[in-house]
Order: sequence, then structure tokens, then C-alpha cells
Amino acid sequence: MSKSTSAMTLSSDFKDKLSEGVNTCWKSPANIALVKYWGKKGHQIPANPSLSFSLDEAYTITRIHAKLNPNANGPKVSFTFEGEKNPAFASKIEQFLNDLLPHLEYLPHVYLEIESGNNFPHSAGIASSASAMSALALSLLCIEQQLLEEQLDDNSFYRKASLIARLGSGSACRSVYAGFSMWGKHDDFKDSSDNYAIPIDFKPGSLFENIHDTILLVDQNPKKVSSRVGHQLMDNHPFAKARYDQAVTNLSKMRSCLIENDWDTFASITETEALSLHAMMMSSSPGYILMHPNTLKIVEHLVEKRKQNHVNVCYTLDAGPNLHLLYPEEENDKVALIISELTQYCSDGKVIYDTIGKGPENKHCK
Ligand code: 2P0
Repeated sequence: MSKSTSAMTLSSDFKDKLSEGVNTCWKSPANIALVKYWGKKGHQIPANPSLSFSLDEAYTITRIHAKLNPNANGPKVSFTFEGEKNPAFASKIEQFLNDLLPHLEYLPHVYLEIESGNNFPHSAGIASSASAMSALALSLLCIEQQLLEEQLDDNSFYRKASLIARLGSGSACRSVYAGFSMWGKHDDFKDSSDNYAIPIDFKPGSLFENIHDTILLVDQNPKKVSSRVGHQLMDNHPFAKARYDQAVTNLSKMRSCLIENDWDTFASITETEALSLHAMMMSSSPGYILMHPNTLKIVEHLVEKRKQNHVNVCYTLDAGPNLHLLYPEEENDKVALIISELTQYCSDGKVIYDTIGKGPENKHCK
């Protein structure tokens, strides 16, 4: 096991530090996948590699105050979400922390007061598990840093944070980095791993540097089938192998077009990935549809308008009905005109403007 994934030696006075109280606070973003993770092998191991970029405006802030739990009988948690105590979630976090015992040696000795909040409404139909789990992972690791004999270097810190986030929610492991990152073993990406995400090892072309992601909120209700169930339905899916092979090939192509600044190929792969993801859902057993009639209306309208007006804009979908419009910064004005025609299909006309982000931020320790 590498230094980044194994438990580190706690300092001799870690209990004194905990008696005084250890604090941390991290802000961590959501991300949007271009090559989609859909299907698992074993415990939180992806069936195929994926690639995403972190967002700027959609994030979670998590604060933890860690105290000594003198009974040392396992991690204990109190959890407050947006100012309200949530005991049901606290017990879910305690289960998650039990999974982390091999990775964070201090956990049996602590009582954690966790406070968390999002800057986007959690009912808005935007995935919050990636920002929430990455903020939690970074905070838990930051507490460890303050209790260790020797500090992790930056690279090891983020890899270990990514591994911990992955155990909470797969897509979260990509959110610990700025910009584009990928997760899952792939021959074209040196150091790639199924255990954690890595930042991409090249500079993307200028079209992707300040890429925008405008989210058209078609439906703000919680989705009918969770991603956890969706992943499970890939287990005996008749098209699973073809889908996993397609993702591997698309990741190679995506790497090339990001390097070569090739928008058209980028758009084509991104849209194929979105449609394949939803095709997997529709052809599962039982099949289900997360897209809304307005999702398709927007796709039709967008495809027609971008052709007429020669605009570099494409769409992707998460596991839900809301459209993410992706476009280079320089297309801002032209896309704004198209968006003004698309809000008629959005729930309460709602649109969230976001861009590629600078990654997580620490408020105290790193
Ligand atoms: C992704 N999604 O790559 C894909 C595309 C949604 C669509 O990963 O069970 O919440 O927590 O590991 O990460 C959503 O699934 O699943 C997801 P878990 P997760 O972003």
C-alpha cells in the first residue's frame, strides 16, 4: 500500500491535541462528467474510467470540530445541515467512517461535530454527493494532518482525499482537484487508478480553459431512481461490456481533442456519453427514464439553433433530466441568446450559470 493510502503514524500527543479540540473547514465543488462513470466492480471500484471538470459556483462547505472521545469506541458524529441537526445523516456518516478506519487511524478516538451546507438548493436537481463527500473527505484528512507525526506532501494529500471521497461516493473522488480530472485505470493516463482520481497530465487547449457549464433546470424534484440503484442495474445489463469499452475509447478520444483544442470532436463525444448513460438506464431491467419531455425539447431546439448560428455549444446530462450546456468563454454572447429561448422549458425558468473551477479551498490547514 502506498504512503498515500495507508494510515500514517499519529503524533505522541494527538490525544492532548484532541482534548483541546481540532478544527477544519473545506469548500469543495460539484463536478460534471464528460465521460461517465456508470457501473461498479466490488466496493466503489468503477467499471470504467471517467473524466470530468470541477465547477466553480456549485459547492459544499463543511466544518468539523474534532474532540477526544475518551471511550475510544468508534467514531461518533453530530451532523448539522444548513443549520438543522440531522441525526439520520449522522448515523450514515458514522457507517461511512467505520469503512475509513483502515485509512484514518485517529477515527476511533474522536467525537466529530460536523456542519455542512451547499450554496445551491439541494432540491434543485443538481448532484450534491460529489461536493458533499469531497468536502467531508478533505476535512477528515485535514484533521489527520493536524494529528500526525509527519505531514503528507500535497500530491499524497489530494490522492488520499480522493480515495476517501471515492469510498463515500464515486464521482466525489474527481472533485478534490481543480479543472479536469479523471478516475479509473486507463492506458493513456499515467498514474491513473481505480482507487483515486488524478488531475489530467496535460494543459487543455484554449477553448476549454474557461469552459462554461450553464445548467437548465428542467425538473427540480428529487429523481425517482437513485444513482446507487442505477449503478447496480449495470451488474447484469445486456449492454454492459459494450458500454464499458465505449467509455475507454471515448476517454482516449477526449484526451486527444482536449489537447488538440478540437471542439467538434469534444462536442460529439460529450453528447454521445450523455445519451449512452441514459440509454443504459432505459435498457436496464427494469428500465427507467430520467429525462423529461422538456429535456428532449431543449436538445432539439439547441441542435437546430447552434447549426443556424454556428455556435460552439454542446450538452451533457447527469443522472437526471437537467441539461448542462457546455461552451467556450468566447461563445458567451451567442449562447446567451439561445438560452433566452430555452428558459421556457425550465422549471420556473431557472438557470444556473457556472464555469470550470479552481478546485477545493481550505479555510484552516492546507
Ligand atoms: C458521473 N454519475 O460520472 C456519473 C454520470 C451520474 C452520471 O457518478 O454510488 O453519486 O455514490 O458511487 O457517484 C453518480 O453516481 O454514485 C455519478 P456512488 P455517484 O458523474
